[in-house]
Amino acid sequence: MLSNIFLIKGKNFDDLNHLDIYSYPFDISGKEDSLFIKKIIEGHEKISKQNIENFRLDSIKYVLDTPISQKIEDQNIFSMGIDNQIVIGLIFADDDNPYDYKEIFEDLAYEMLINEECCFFEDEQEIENFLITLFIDIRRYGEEVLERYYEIAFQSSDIFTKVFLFGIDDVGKSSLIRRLKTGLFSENFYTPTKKFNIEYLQAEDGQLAIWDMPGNLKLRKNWLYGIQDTNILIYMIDISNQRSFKESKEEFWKIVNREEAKEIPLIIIANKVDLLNLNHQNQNEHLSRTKTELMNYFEFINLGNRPWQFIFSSVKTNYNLSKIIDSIFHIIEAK
Ligand SMILES: Nc1nc2c(ncn2[C@@H]2O[C@H](COP(=O)(O)OP(=O)(O)OP(=O)(O)O)[C@@H](O)[C@H]2O)c(=O)[nH]1
Ligand SMILES: [Mg+2]
Repeated sequence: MLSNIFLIKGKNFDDLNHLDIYSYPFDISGKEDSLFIKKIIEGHEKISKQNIENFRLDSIKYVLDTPISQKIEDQNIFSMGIDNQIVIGLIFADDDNPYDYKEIFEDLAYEMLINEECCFFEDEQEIENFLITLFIDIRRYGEEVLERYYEIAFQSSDIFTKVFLFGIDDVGKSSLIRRLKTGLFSENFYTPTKKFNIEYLQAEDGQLAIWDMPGNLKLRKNWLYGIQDTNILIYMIDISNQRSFKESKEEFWKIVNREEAKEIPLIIIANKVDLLNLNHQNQNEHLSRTKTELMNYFEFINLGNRPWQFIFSSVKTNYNLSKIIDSIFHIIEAK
């Protein structure tokens, strides 16, 4: 578990006496052994060894180095340089793997540095707020995602069915889960998923652990962290957004063709059917035509022997949502 966060700031990292050191929740600057700080800095080859006067305070385009991992005095340190003039670091408990935190550390730091209330690292209060916020978010990620992940990964799958819900951004994955859990839906509820959400759902036929993946292009690599030991894959498409089909098709096959996903049952959900403006009279005809078009375009025919099913849905109007839940259990049972 993350135990501490620190920030070292200076214009010349060779001169330890002139470094500003902040940390939370406990103080590391009071360490008698300045070697500790020195070693952290030495790990960052690029950190400025000379006096640089023009720290880019007016710029919001910070350059963040890739975090490096070091073991110093029995402490597990993971630190990252910013603009050659700042080092932010995390201190972990012994049994943590800092690389589990690499993405969240980079993403959150980056996010906090480019948003409008970006930290300029001038004011002590501002730096402390920055550190506390980062600490709380990273620690929460450790507790809620990583620890639950390990917990879940090692539990027997008899207890619940693990559902891997994926699809490109904006198709309605998180809205589906929210609808199933709370009954709520809102057009304005658009909060792109950042890491992944794990939601538990008690259905009539059993308990589901649904792993809701982020669709954001940059975060799709996280899908590979969520796919292990999945009982069923659910792929979601936004049928109202044809321009995204090419991208969606590529992402679909990238995952479905992976060794981890081999033979795992699959449900394909074509969501946002409400936006098709179906005319009551020829609704079925229209849907069956759309289905054939999607089958051809996505080449679902190549899915081979794995059990799979195609379902139209609308999270907005509740169309076919209970069918999705029933199908999850049926398709797994039938396997
Ligand atoms: N009309 C309509 N809009 C929907 C439907 N389902 C979701 N939406 C809207 O689509 C938008 C995106 O929904 P999200 O659930 O956040 O999408 P997501 O797939 O989780 O997106 P990422 O987390 O970025 O991958 C929201 O504005 C939803 O209100 C639907 O069935 N019909
Ligand atoms: Mg989402």
